[in-house]
Amino acid sequence: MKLYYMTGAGSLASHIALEWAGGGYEAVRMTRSRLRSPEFLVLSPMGTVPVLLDEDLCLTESVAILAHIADVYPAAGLWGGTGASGRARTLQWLAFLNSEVHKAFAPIFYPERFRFGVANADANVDDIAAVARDRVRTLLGRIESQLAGLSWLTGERSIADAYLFVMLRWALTTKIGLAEFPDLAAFLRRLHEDRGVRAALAVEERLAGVPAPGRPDVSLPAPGRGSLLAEIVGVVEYREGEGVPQELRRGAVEVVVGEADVVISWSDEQYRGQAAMPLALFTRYLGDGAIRV
Ligand SMILES: N[C@@H](CCC(=O)N[C@@H](CS)C(=O)NCC(=O)O)C(=O)O
Repeated sequence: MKLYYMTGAGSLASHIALEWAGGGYEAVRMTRSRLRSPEFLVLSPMGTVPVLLDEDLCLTESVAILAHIADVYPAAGLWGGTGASGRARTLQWLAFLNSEVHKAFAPIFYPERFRFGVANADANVDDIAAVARDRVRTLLGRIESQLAGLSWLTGERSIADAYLFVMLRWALTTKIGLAEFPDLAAFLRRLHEDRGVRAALAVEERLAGVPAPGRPDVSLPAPGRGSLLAEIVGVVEYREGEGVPQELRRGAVEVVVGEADVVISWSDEQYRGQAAMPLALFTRYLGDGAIRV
């Protein structure tokens, strides 16, 4: 199988499912500009990822791709339990994640696309994104109650969990945060320890070259002297003003060192996030291995 993906996009769910399936595959990195190339539009007329090629089958749409992976590799048990009821429950959550949660992020990633119609033409992009954040929180609340007492969305690991992982990662990416959803936060942290999740993320975030932990002695650039690449590998929290501590999404980030603070930047999908933290706190995270440089 051949998967076309974009770093950190919804295609990460299919990437994780392919890892869980264990059958071997090829992953093709796409950039936003390559999505519009004539060759790619033949495969994906809407110019979106994921796309999965499996011999003469060419599939778009995450739900179809995830279902195909689960069907082709039954031994991996990716339908979340045996029989029609396990499959139906998994499909129910896949549909919820795809048609409700995934879509609810769109005005945060692409607020300008939602400035249509006379009434909305002057809408402020920040207001559009704020409404969307509230909607995502409502939807996450529904999943939080489902997850109570469960390790997996339907009780057993399924393709829906790969999708949920990506949606929760986006919640951190876009600063919605998971502080009010302890079960979702625990799920996300647990999946970050999963071998398949780590393998897919390592490819997407080009983390293969990141050094092993235990280099807290690394010399940081002098204040105002350039940036460095780092990887968030553990629980790293920052604060927006007087707000509650928020967790940074794990993965590749860029760090700019100032006199007393560092500024950490990341991008996923169309979103560019930035957070500041005291230099002393950053150094502590380096020391305990939660951040690698
Ligand atoms: N309904 C599709 C949505 C695919 C989609 O919107 N993919 C995004 C990445 S998450 C994309 O490729 N966006 C590129 C763009 O819209 O320019 C699915 O579920 O797979």
